[in-house]
Amino acid sequence: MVDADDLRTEFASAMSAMYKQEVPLYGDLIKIVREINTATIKPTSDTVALRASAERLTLERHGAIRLGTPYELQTMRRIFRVLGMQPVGYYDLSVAGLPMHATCFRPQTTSSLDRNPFRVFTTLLRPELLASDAARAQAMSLLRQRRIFTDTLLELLDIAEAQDHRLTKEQAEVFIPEALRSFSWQSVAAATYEQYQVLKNEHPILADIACFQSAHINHLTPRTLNIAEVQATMKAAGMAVKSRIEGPPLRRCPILLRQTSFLALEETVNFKTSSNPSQSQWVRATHKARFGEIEERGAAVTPKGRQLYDRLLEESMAQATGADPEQVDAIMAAVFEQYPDDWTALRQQGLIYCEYRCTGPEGMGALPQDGSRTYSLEQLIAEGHIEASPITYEDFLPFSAAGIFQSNLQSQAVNNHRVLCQEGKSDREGFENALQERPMDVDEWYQRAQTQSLERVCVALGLRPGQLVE
Ligand code: OOG
Ligand code: NI
Repeated sequence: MVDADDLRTEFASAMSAMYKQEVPLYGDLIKIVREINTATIKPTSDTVALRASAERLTLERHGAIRLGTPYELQTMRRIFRVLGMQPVGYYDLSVAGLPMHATCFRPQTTSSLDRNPFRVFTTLLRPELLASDAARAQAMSLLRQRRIFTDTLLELLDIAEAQDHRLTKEQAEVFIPEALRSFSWQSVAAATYEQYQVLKNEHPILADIACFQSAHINHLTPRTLNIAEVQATMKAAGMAVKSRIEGPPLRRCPILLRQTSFLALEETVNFKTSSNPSQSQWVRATHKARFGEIEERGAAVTPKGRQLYDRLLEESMAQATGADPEQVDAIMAAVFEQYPDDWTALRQQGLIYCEYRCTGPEGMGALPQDGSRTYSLEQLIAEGHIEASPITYEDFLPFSAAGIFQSNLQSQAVNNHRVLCQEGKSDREGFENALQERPMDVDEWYQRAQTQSLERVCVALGLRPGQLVE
């Protein structure tokens, strides 16, 4: 049986090769990121903890797909499961006026993340939020009819599930191209040109979700160690780069996630003129969906750290109404001065998650063993027995995601004033029903990683649980 981590690496690299062919600009972006990452790998004490291994960094990508129905979501869940990726987190995009919600499929263990942290941000349409009945009916009718998975793929999923979600080498060789098809660009649309126009007029994202024969991957994002420099290099290379970087402003101690993108490209699509085969002709038109993105990852924050981030982001946005991109950046930088920017302060104030480690073999038995006393974590860190390093944020940010969505939609000449989405509220339960699984809670995941690291420290230092206190 093929190891899921190996299969994921093979699948992600096949997808990267496919996307490079489909969107050549992505290949240029990868080159820029690689050059800058190589030049940046001179660890400074502040950032060393967040540097992934060079090997992980070269492989690291996230992508995104937009699905139309619970069936499509469930089948994607089955595909990702074979690749060792499971749903983590719930993202409500209706906060930004998009009738969609999402999860991220990614590996859930630290060792699998280290092997290859491939993630796919996966959104599902919420038709009930569409303002137009006619557009909803049209979209649903198209989605009911389309088939984005091949029969061979569905058979292999059944086989994998009977083998504990694994495949033999021969089965994997068929699985990869068959699964890749569902993510590929199909230049023949599932919708007629007229149907496409109706949906696109309502909102381009709706046309993108419902009119095609695949769940085409809409971007594939490499991770950079210096997003500002990559962005400047992209601009210098003549790419149409989004006006500002989403996420927290530039800091000494990076937190969460900073992202920016180059705008969607115009691609040729062939549409039928009629759904009646005997009357149909072909019409050649274009569609914009696929773009490029880069990201820089920082420390995962605790719920307290996230609250502070959300509050400062909201405060910045309230001050930034009508401001141009540079002014927005300046406002963000000023408002975020309230966010501590020192690893020790961030940790001591409970704003970030950390992984704790003994400083070396001399940590073993280094303490005066006294079974009756407790030891303070801070004290042991101060004395150099334990070191703390921030845990990398492996997930996404809903407002940044919405910003990435929006920046690509604005580049399209459409009626942006139409009300697409009714006043949204999140529907986690509806998403879980559609997925037929409850995504892992994001905070639980980091909390567990932190707790487990403390348990290992206790074992190494010969302490009983409970002897080490925060
Ligand atoms: C997904 C956009 C969200 C991110 O990195 O936040 C995303 C989409 O456009 O389908 O990928
Ligand atoms: Ni993205």
